[in-house]
Amino acid sequence: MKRTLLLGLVAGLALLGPPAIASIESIALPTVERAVTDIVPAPVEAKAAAEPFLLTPGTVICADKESLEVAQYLQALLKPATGYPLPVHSSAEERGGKAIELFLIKDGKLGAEGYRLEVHPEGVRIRATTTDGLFSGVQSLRQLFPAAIESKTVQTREWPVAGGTVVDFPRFGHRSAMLDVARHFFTPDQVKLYIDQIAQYKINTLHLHLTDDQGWRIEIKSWPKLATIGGQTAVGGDPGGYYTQEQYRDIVAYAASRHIDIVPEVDMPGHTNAAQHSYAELNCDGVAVPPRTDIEVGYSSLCIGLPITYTFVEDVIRELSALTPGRYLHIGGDEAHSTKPEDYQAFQDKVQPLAAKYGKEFIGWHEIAKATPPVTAVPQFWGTNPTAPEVTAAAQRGNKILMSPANRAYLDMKYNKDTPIGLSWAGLVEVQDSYGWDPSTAVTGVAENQIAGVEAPLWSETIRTSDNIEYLAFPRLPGIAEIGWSPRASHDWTAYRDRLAKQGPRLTAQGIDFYRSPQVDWK
Ligand code: TNX
Repeated sequence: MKRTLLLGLVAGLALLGPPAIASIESIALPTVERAVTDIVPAPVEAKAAAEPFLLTPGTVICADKESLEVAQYLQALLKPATGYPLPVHSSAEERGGKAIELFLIKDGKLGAEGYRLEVHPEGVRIRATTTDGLFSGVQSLRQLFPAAIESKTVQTREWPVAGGTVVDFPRFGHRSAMLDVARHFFTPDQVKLYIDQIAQYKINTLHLHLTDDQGWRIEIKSWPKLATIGGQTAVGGDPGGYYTQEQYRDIVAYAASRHIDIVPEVDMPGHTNAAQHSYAELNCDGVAVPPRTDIEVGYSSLCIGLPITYTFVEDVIRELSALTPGRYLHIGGDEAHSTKPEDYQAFQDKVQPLAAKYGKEFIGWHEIAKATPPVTAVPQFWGTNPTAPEVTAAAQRGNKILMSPANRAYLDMKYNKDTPIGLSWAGLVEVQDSYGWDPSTAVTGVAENQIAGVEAPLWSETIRTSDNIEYLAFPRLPGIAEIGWSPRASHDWTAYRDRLAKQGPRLTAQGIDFYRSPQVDWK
């Protein structure tokens, strides 16, 4: 019966003759898998229009001189699936032709990362005040294509781009993901893959947790054994590894090409077993500790009273600062359970000024707030309880807080008790839990204007592969990205859930092995 009805409908339509692409799109628009109103993270303003732009083998991309790199990135994004050449033209001014145009403009409303996007049958225009803004506009544009645009091989089909206008800018300037490469090592190519995956949701920072008890992952030329000895181990006896300085610079450059800053973390004064295994002189008794590959925390501490501790720390900070163009270093500071409180304070008093000495500001896990850091420092809240008086006090002194409440934002928490990988000390974190919070109420007494932004940390005790990364990060990471980018007023689980469902085919086409949460009606 259903079948006859359908056949009748098809026959009826056939009598009307083949419809033009534009009318198919306009008829289908409300239910089509993509519209400007479906973009994740949700834009500030989005107005869908009936008529799409049709990408053709003749489409060109025009950009002003400063924007050519973003234009080339867009070209590389669209080329594999379409097979179209999409040549990039440098143009001093907008031509208004049938093209995709990327132009820098002056527009106070957009801020440093905002953009305007217009898609209509005559062309696509993205305008922003910076190339960061244009790059964000490109990420939105990407979601207006059919999901097959994410395919790595040529798909023979038409490429209509959903029509409409978007005016968009972020709620917070700092939108970060963290990857723990210390517990398990991830190669530069694996890090680059994650960079590409997070960039599409307008994440602008990648924090690399480079050192911990189980491994030291960055070459330090003045202390070579950190990498050659400290880099050999990983959790569970798995293979270690480390980045040479050249490889690290290459990761930084790759991230920059995706408009992402790298924030390198050297964790101290705790989480230092790998360093103290590599150098006997970093131990109070002068005896190197054995390597550790279990997942205990809180047992290691640098020797606070030893002068060489500070030579070591300064050498590391100096070399890392020289390698890192971004504004921030991350100096760790968490779970220093084996460092006496007065020693922790003494350590922080000596170490914190070293960041400024080498031209950097610093982020630290929220425990650093106890040590009264300078107002430029950013304590990173990782608690599970909004009562955190030392964090509130830091905000009152003028420090901006980075929010990553573990029971919401930790991507290494299991989704449910049967999740094959992940931990559960902060709770089970389903997709709705990870989306269902607001940075401005995450810590009592820390208001919107005292918040730097949000971070989604991914600790790697239980993960070894890019598939593992993808399974835990997706689909929670897009939700954290939306919390960091989209206006607070747009926050709505039911609406988000529908938009997230439409990301499913896009993630699939990208080969991302995501968790198909039963809370989402995946298409
Ligand atoms: C706590 S959160 C840690 C890490 C662990 C993580 C596992 C924080 C600042 N420290 O050392 O890897 O839990 O979820």
